[in-house]
Amino acid sequence: LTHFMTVCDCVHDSPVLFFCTQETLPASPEATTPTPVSTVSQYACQRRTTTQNNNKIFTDAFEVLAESHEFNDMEGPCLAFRRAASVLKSLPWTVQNLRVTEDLPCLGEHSMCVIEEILQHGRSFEVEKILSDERYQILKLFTSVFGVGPKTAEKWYRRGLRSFSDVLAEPSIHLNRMQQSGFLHYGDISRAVSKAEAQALGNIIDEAVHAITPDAILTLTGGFRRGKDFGHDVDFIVTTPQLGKEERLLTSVIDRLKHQGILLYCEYQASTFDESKLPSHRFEAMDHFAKCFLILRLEDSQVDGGLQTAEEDRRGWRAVRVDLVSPPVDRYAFTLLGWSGSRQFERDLRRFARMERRMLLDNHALYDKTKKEFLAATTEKDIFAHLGLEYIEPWQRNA
Ligand code: DCT
Ligand code: MG
Repeated sequence: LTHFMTVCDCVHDSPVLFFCTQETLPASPEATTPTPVSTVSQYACQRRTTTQNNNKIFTDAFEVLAESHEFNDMEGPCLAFRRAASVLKSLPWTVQNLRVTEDLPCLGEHSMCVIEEILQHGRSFEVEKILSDERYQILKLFTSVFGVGPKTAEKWYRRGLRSFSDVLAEPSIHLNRMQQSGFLHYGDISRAVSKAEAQALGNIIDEAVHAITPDAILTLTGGFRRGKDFGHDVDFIVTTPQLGKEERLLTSVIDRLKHQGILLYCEYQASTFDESKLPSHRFEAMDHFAKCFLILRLEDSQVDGGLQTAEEDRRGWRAVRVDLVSPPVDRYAFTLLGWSGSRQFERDLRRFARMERRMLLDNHALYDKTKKEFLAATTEKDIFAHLGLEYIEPWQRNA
């Protein structure tokens, strides 16, 4: 997990037609109009989005636009571009003319212009302008450091700092522990984590968790659960069948990793979970379960096929970001659904619950405002069923 964004939801579109194309690409633009078969929902939780993105050229552009608006503290347009990107990611075909996008939800005038530009010129001049903008480049650089969010990056930029060495040489800047580790391990943790590396970390955590509590439950979540080949970190849920023992398990795991000499950084957050304070009306707030943000040392010998390091890197190990969250077992399904992501999928699950079902969903619980009662769940399928949604597999949640 990195920075958390609060989100305002104002866009309200109606469902539109869903299309499919022929097997082979037709020669004339005329023939590229897909045949309508069903509708594309405005909600990511009603779409199936695999890791295969057929519209990367457009979604990459939207991501730059979203980020640039985020840096300018413009949440509305930022979210609008993220929604537009998410809709295009779900399409089983590539957008080849503007007409086919007219019936898609979440594509505003601005998004349409960007698509048109890319269709005509193969690139967006607006996006290129942003990419060559100094402020954007520096904020992007600063926020790539673990522990540095847009606010801090902006503060450093306004003080005239333009590089890491500027920041590190500035005596009045006091880096917190997280940021210090972020700079210390920058090379390693800014490099993507592979599936094999995630698997190796899974083995390490699995050994630790089960040495402490033989019947503990450990689940890989986040992007790797969605079938991604690479991630910026590895996310796990750990819990115990005995209610109330889970927090102790997490601190014991941390102690064990420390004793093994592989704990390079640890920020532990004790649980602030209080059942009596549910349901939470704060939309997309971070959950209250015990958790820790770690940097672990992963040895080359632990990874199937070895670490993917540069030729000149002969250390034989790398640093990796790992997050562990430890909910009480009766909250497991909600936590699993919440931490599996993607972020856009989560946002839309909550928005769908609120707008379409008068229900409040977060990582702790599902509350029905009409019936004034909590809806219990032991599996993700239970939650989808309560929401009246078709079940979407984790690998279809890459919205
Ligand atoms: N999450 C969320 N809202 C956020 C941040 C995170 O709902 N603002 C959820 C969704 C994913 C999960 O937590 C883990 O977060 P990340 O590790 O940041 O995301 P990821 O999908 O695992 O991406 P990556 O592969 O880059 O780690
Ligand atoms: Mg992750």
